[in-house]
Amino acid sequence: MTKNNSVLKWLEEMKDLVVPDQVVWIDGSEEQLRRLREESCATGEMIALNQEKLPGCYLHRTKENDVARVEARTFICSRREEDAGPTNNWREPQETYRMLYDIARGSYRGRTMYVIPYSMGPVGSPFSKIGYELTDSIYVVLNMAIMTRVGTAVEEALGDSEDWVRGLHCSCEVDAEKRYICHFPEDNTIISVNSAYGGNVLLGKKCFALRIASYLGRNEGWMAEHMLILGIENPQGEVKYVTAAFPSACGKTNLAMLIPPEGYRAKGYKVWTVGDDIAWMRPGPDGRLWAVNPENGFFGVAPGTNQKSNPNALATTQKGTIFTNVVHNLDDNTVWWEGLDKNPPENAIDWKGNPWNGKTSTEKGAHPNSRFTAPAKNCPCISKEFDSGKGVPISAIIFGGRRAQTTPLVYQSRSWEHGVFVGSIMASETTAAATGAVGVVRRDPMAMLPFCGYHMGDYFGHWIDMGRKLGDKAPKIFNVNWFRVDEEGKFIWPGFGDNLRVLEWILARCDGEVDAEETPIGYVPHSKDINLEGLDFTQEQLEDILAIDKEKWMQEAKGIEEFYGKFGGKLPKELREQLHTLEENLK
Ligand code: OXD
Ligand code: MN
Repeated sequence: MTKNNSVLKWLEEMKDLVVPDQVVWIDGSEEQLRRLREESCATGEMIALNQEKLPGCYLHRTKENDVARVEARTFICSRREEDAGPTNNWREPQETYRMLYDIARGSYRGRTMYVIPYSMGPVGSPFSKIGYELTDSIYVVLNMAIMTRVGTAVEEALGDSEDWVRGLHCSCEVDAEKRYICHFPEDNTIISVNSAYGGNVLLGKKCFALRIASYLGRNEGWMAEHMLILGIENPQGEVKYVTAAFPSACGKTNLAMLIPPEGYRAKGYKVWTVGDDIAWMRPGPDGRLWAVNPENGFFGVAPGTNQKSNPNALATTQKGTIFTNVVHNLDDNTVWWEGLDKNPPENAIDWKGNPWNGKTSTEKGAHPNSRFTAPAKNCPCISKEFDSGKGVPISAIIFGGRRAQTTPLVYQSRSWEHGVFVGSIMASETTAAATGAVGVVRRDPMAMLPFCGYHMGDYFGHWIDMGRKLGDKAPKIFNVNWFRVDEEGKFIWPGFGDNLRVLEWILARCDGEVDAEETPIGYVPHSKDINLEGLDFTQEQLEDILAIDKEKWMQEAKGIEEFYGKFGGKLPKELREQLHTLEENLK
C-alpha cells in the first residue's frame, strides 16, 4: 500500500462515496491473484476450465445487456463543449460528477473495493503512465492483471508524484439505462458505471491509453494511437518496425501476428508482435519516432480466430487466459467459438448460459464480440523489445480500411502532411458480398473516431505539428486495402500472411530501394515490385487491384468534403489544401 498522499486522499473520498465492506489492495503477487481466482470460481463469477488442456484459463459470462463498448453512452467531459468536438458525446463536468456520484453512492455496500495500481507501458519507462482503478469486480482485477502491469512495483515507480489517472468503476446493477463511461481529461479522471464488459471497465485500455492519453499526448508532445506495432526481420537479421491503424473488422490482430508465407520463411524472414491495439509514440533521442505498446496482454475477438487465420493468437490463448462470452464445451470443459473449427460441441452452454448443441442449434453459441484476455508473453512471436522501456523506432505508419473498389492495395503518401490527410480520410464500407455492390462508407480517421479524447480538428493539427517536429526523420505514411472485390464480390488479394509482400514493398520504399508510379492519390507500386513468388496470383490481377479509377476518387473527394465540413474552423488548413490538391490532380 502506497504512502502517496494524493492517492490516499482520493481513496478516502471514494470510500466515503461508495461505502465498501472492505478494501483489498492489489499487490500483483501470484499468490493474491490465485486467491482471487478461487474466490471468483466459488461465487460462480468465473468457471475454471480444464486445467490440463487450458492451464490457468477461465470462462466468464457477462449479462446479456452488457456485451460491447457503448459509444452512445461514452462521454468526454471537458469544461468547454467545443473541446470535445463534433465526433464525441459531451457532458458538462460538474453536473456529470454529481450524476455519477449519485449512481455510485453506496454501491459497494456488501462488496469489496479492489484498489489496482497499474502502469500503462513497462514500469518505470519514460513512455509509461500510471493509473489507479477502483473496482468492485474480481473479473476486472483479473483482466487488468493480464492487460496491464499491476501492483507494488507500480506504486514504487509512482512515488509521491501527483501525475496519475484516477479511475472509478462501479458495477452497480449493470443497468443499461444508467450506464455511463465518462472521461474528464482536464482532471485525469475516468468514471465507469453500470457495466462489467471489458472495453467499458478495463479502464487502462480505451479509456486511459487512448482517450485520456490522446489528450495528454497533445499537451505533452507525443501521440497515443489506435495502432498495432509490428517488427519485420529480414534474412540479414535486421528488424524494421511499422505501426498500423485500421477500423474494426479489418484483421488488425491478424496483421499484428502475421505468419510469413512459406517462401519468405525459407529465406529467413520473421515477424515480431510488439502490440495489437495501441501505440504510444514519441520522438526519441535520435530524432526518430519511437513506439511502445502500453498494454501487457491482448483483448482479442474470439470468433474467427483459428489455426489458419491466426495460429499465433490461438496459441496465445492456451494458458493464463480469461475467455468472455464464448461457448463452454461440457464434454471436456474447454471453450469453442464460431470459426474455431468445423467441429462445434454438441453438449455445451452458449454465451447466454443456456444449453447449446452446435450441430442442431440455429443460434450462435459465442457472442460475435466474445473475447479472450491473454498475456502478451504467451504469444509465440512476441517481440524481444516488447518489455523494453525504450520502445522501437518506427519506419512506416500504415493506415487502412475495408474498401470494395476505390482504394488500391497500397499507396504511399507524398509527404507527412499528405499522410495525415490519408489517415484523416480513412474509411470502411460494408460490401454486399453476392453482388459486389458498394455499401455505406463510414469514415473513421486514424481509427480514432471513438477514442480521441478531444476535438478531432485539433487532433489533426497535433499530427501536423508532430510531423514538423520530426522533420525528415518522420516515418513514411502508407495506406493499404486488403479488401478489393471482383464482380462476384470475392476478395481478390489473398491477405493474411501474404500481406507481408506489401509490407516488404513499404519497407523498400522507406529505404528508397524501389520507384513507384506517381498518381493523383500518391505513389502506387509498379506491379513488378510486389513479389508474387509462390503465390497463385497473376500480374494482371495485381494491376487490377493497384488501379485507380478517377471517377470513383472524384466521388470520394465529395465524401471527404462533406466529412470535413463537420470540423468547421478547426480543420487544419493543411488538410483543406491536401483535399484541394487531390481534386486538382483528378481533373
Ligand atoms: C477493440 C476495439 O476492442 O477497437 O480493440 O473495439
Ligand atoms: Mn481496438
